[in-house]
Amino acid sequence: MMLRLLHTSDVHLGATFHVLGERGLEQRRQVRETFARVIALALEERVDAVLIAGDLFDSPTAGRAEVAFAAEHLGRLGAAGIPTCVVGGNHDPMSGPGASLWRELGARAAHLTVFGPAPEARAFPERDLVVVGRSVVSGPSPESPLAGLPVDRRARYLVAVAHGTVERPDVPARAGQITAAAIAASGVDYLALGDWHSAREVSSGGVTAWYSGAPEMIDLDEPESGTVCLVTLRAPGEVEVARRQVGRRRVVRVTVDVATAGGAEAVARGLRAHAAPDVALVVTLRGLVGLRDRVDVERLREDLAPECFRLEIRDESHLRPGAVDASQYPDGTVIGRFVRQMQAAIASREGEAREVAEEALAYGVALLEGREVLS
Ligand SMILES: [Mn+2]
Repeated sequence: MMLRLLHTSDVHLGATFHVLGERGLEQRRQVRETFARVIALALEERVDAVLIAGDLFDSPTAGRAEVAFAAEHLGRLGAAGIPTCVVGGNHDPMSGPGASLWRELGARAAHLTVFGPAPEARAFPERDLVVVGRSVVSGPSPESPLAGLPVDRRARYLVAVAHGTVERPDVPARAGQITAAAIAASGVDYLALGDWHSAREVSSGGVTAWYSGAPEMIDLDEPESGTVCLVTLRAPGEVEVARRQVGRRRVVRVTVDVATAGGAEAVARGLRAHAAPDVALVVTLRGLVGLRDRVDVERLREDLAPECFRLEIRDESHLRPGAVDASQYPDGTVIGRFVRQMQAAIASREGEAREVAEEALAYGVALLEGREVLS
């Protein structure tokens, strides 16, 4: 018998999205819509089980307002006879107010398996499936979420659900992280992970393991969110994973070298190609520019913002030394005085001292104009 699972995590129901400014409330509603879409997909695909690997709720407090909604939609899985297993993550841990949130959800959605703080195995004999899981208790734990594995295989298929970080070379290792060796030794057919909001495969040894990533855009630096994993277990150890789009909003990050972009109009044109109503566009402007190529960031913002869900422009470009024309800055202003004094200083210097003064002029003008510059 073949089994199909839907794996999601990090839904973050109730998140407030301060990072999105005035669009935060819309995205909070979108997270609900996307969660409903995840449930609908599980029903359409008639999967054999749904796994939710932590951070279903953004926090225990936020969860209070979301628990009825979550229970209603999870209840649709129950009505269709689809077993659903969930663990608490670091945002909705199984302790204090989180524990009472999970108790309430469990009471409202009776078919739900909510794993406790200790590793547990739950058997679904009609699927020939055992699911092992444990919730995060609170904060960072020195113990790996995979502690307790492997367990004896008492069914054809064995899968695990956990929330935590896998060791990676670009992040300092700490106690409690999941190692590649622990994944390989876990003895499961599939490991459903949560915590990272970008989907990523972390399979090791013969064990297929994935972070499903958040189903909807949660933050601006998580490019691979917006999907769930549809997992097909053809035989023990023979597993296929397909990502399916469920999210609506996505982040597009663009870096523009203003010095070579061909002027402000060309910069605007190039960025407009990335703009769309469901895109959070994060733009970084770089480069050393002359006055004529400078981009008026406020104007660019006014032009592009209506075409995006959210627009963020980080101006890290700065003036090329020698690019400052004193006639642009009236003598009676602070910036005009600064430009004239610096130009006099430049004229009286040679070599490295002159370069330093030129750079000081460029940075100073940028700062006096209220721009952020690279240091
Ligand atoms: Mn999360």
